[in-house]
Amino acid sequence: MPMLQEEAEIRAALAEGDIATLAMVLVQFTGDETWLDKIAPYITGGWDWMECVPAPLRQEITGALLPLIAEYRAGRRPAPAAPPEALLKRMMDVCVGATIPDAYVAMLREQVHFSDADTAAVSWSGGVAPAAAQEFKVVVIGAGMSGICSAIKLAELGIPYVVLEKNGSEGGTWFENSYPGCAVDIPNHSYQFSFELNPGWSRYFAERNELLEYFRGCVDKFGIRRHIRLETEVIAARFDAAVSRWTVETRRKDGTTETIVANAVISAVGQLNQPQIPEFPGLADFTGKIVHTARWEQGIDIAGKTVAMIGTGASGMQVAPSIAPDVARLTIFQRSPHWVNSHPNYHRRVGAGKKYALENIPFYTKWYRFKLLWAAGDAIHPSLKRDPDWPNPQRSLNAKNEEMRLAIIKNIEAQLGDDPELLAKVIPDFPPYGKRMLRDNHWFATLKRDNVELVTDKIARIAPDGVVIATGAHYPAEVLVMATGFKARQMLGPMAAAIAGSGGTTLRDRWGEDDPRAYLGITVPGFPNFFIIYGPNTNLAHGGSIIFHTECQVAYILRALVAMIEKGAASIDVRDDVHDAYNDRVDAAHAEMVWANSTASSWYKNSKGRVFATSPWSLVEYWTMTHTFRAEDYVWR
Ligand code: N01
Repeated sequence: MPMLQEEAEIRAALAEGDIATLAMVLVQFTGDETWLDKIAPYITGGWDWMECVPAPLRQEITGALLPLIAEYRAGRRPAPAAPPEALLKRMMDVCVGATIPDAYVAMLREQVHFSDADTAAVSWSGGVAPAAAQEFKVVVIGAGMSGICSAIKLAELGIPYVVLEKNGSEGGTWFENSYPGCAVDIPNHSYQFSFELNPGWSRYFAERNELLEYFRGCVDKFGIRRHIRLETEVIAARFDAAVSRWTVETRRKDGTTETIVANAVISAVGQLNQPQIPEFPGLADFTGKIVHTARWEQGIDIAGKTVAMIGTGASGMQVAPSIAPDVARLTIFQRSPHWVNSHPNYHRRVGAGKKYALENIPFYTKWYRFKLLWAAGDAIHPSLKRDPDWPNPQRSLNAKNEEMRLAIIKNIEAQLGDDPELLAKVIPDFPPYGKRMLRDNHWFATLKRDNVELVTDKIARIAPDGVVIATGAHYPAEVLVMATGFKARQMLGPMAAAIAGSGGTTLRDRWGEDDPRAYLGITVPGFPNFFIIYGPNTNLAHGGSIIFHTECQVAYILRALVAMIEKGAASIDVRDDVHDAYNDRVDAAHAEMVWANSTASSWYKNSKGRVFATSPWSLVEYWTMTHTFRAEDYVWR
């Protein structure tokens, strides 16, 4: 690139870049810690709007960086080295305006990978795969984000595997969900694999196609495609204790069946892949079009139509504002309101300068990711825990939670304050985070549109041409959008009834209709060599990205497999007492957390009110629990 053009790009990057992040790069280039002293008073958190660095200081920092980056880009200066241990910790603290507790440092280092010492990779004790690894075979069920992660990491270790995927494409949830407005509502630069950072995200919260492209890109880049069998559904799996092998029965879309024998099975099917359509009376007689958000049909014609949307969760929040401008009329049926927060970057594209910084300024991406992992991670967790002395716990749990509640209400009032009736309908009567916190996707603005109505009465039945509520009022509809979520309570879907462990007991037998439990959310007694990713109590509802949790689980499973192969063990089966004690700890922890709150209905809870889907732990607690594979927790054969 011509020098002048490059310099212009560097200038744009410095103008747009986050100043705390740039300051860390400067400290790395120069080793001069006084920059930290200068900037520290102006950084109050990990989000970019928490940086209030005065313009002259900003200019000083970017002015000092410009020649260093220009020289680096021209090949006249090497990339800076990773900071030494003590300096790194101080930089971490200054970068997010907090004292990062020691417990977090190792986790954040591993996730950010500042230097080669920060690797998260699981490895063989002898450095190379033993011959026995070649004789081992793993079946991975599902080629979504978790299945892809498993495959990449199994390949790195040289353990043979096959991935079985029921759909005609990899991508899991990002393949299945293609409804209008579908996007991630977790900051994208943290919602990606720690080992495959994409500096080129077009938005701070990417849309579905870009995410699908990213995951498909990983499949190609890591060379795992030839191990993935698409349109191949697992219909049953059983463990044969005599030979310590799983027999996995598959059926292809064309009806052909196959049996695969494996040493271990990893379920990577997730919690949210079986759409739920409530059995409203009259539904079968509806004469219009019914479409579930997770089964959106491309080309479905809704322009100019009268549409009814049932459900106002994360999916409904994205669909309604996207279709409202095109439809004649949209009636939204809300059973209960959700808390909806706003984020200044939610609809923003990443500017060219910021992208240049992420792509070309050494360590910029790493420090930026570090800030997000901190700000969008455990920072929220303590505020979701009950203060025993706090009055009215049905409304908020503690002072911080109340502060959050009031701030969100203020934001909603700013948008709907002129419509007290509508305002009253959308403010929840349970504490913030009682069910999934949603991002304001122009939601309140949509509710105010002339062609949109929010109905909060109970749905009595579906008429052939619309929706009838308890009062008898009829709302016409030509299209019925079911934004009604997933059968999350039936963990592992229909497969659970066909996965039989030693002795023939199935997962469904063990879990009943809706009480799935596992040790660390991963292993279940009586199901040797069977591992679950995104299993019971591993959903993240306070912050962080589910990809982080997947990486924790994959690393744990790999440590287990490495231990098995190195010891020449045929099987490992988690001990009942270890499993039960863990689940007691989960329940005890949840009793203190917001998700157990009885006033909020959510897919996190089963029919008895037990929180089965969501993790009660902070990210660092779960990372610590899964970071070591404790051989003594298992019965070995
Ligand atoms: O489903 P939901 P979702 N009559 O279960 C209502 C992830 N996700 O697909 O709140 C009337 O949250 C139900 O009412 P209520 C994310 O983890 C992520 O929206 O139970 N209404 C609710 O309003 C999310 O949490 C993204 O009272 C009925 C809605 O339907 C999860 O997927 C985007 C009803 C269901 O909401 C599920 O979200 C989308 C009935 N009989 C989804 N039954 C990202 O951005 C249900 N409802 C990353």
